[in-house]
Amino acid sequence: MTTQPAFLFFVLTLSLITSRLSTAGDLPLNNPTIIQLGVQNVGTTVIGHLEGRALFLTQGFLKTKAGEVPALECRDPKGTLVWRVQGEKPDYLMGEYLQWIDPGGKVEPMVLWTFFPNPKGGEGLENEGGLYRIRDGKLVHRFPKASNNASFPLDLASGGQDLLYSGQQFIQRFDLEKMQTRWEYNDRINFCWGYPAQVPEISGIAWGSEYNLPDGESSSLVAIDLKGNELWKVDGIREDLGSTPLFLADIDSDGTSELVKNGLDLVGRNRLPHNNIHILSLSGELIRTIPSMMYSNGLADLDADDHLEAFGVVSHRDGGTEALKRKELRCVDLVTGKIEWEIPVPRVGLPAANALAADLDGDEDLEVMIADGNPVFYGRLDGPDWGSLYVVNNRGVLVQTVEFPSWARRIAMCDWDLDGMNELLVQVDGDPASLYLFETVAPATVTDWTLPFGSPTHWGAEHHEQEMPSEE
Ligand SMILES: [Ca+2]
Ligand SMILES: [Ca+2]
Ligand SMILES: [Ca+2]
Ligand SMILES: [Ca+2]
Repeated sequence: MTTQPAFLFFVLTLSLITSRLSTAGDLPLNNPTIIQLGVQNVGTTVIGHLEGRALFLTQGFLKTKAGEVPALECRDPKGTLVWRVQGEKPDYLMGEYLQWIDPGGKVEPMVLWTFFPNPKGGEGLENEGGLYRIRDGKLVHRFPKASNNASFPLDLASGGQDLLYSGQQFIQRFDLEKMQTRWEYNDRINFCWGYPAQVPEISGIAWGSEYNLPDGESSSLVAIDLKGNELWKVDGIREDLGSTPLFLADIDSDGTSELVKNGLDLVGRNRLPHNNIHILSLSGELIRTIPSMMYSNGLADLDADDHLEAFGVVSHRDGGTEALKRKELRCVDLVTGKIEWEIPVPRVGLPAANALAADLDGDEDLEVMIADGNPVFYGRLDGPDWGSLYVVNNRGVLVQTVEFPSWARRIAMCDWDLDGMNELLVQVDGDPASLYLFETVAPATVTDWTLPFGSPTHWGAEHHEQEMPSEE
């Protein structure tokens, strides 16, 4: 953490101010810089630094004379377009995932981008993907099979990185120097918005699938090693385990990580009263199941009691029948299962990857940020466009609501202007979308946000540097 005198003075000043949060001027998020993007239906955000400047990458679709084509764009901190690549075929829309990949050595930093056909009009077309050089957007490698799933760089004990590349029904380990697949694993995989994670403690990779078992109602959690051999599997959980991140986190501060997976009752498939957060040991033992009612959630120890909390907003689509009775932000202790707070909100939409925690105002207490809204495309709800960002303090008090004209999503923190403090980035959809940048005094301990959840283990919630041992 930064301890420069100017910073400490700022922290002190802010502590005095935030102790009596009362007027608009005291709110943690103010006067955003708004950058106009070129694409619509934005997905994941990745940010990294190349040759001393931050670069922001996003993707979606672009309206052209030929129709709507998928496009990937790279912008500098002023919002100026550095480069853009776009698909050639109309009827493709967009993907979701971007990953900033910097394996080091002879390989230049690249971004992985995948995109898929429009369900109406793109029948018969394959999902495609590619690795593009971040410097100039040049295509380095094309993947003939792709999906709308999270892939991520695998940190190797030997240094460097391979790519963990996931399709709809496979996981591959891909050599980024030779640009070839080392192995493919394809048992118990059914991904759509799937989020595998690297688990350094078991030298492996773990994931949950989406209703992959023959009954069509239940799912598996699986771990394999870095050679593609199965380590363990858990079958028969009657929820969609494929559409949310698998978090690796030490929920009880005993020095050993657990696996945390928020299941979904996807579009009410099993008519469950509520979906659940499943907590597993690293050997695949199911330790605890806690009612969730949330879609995606962030994880952090908000009240500094050495227990992690999960927080997010209720999902009417996937949170089960009890969730339909509620419009609220929620926070649950993952060790005791106790609800820490419930905060009513005027409306709920479809939050996707939209919760994180950081010390926004520098008073050394974490704030929670949860974004929500009406999607523009997949998951669109009846009614107008809207987007909201809620800021909740670590005592469960809603301290600020920021309204946006459209779906607010994929929030991330990064030191955009390299002043040692993180900016909060909020993508707000539209025709085309915008990027909102809020200055904060959260110390930038991690300068890059290279993956949708900030790290290969999707630890984007409490945004700080983690020890990430890795072995091959
Ligand atoms: Ca633990
Ligand atoms: Ca706690
Ligand atoms: Ca704070
Ligand atoms: Ca900054």
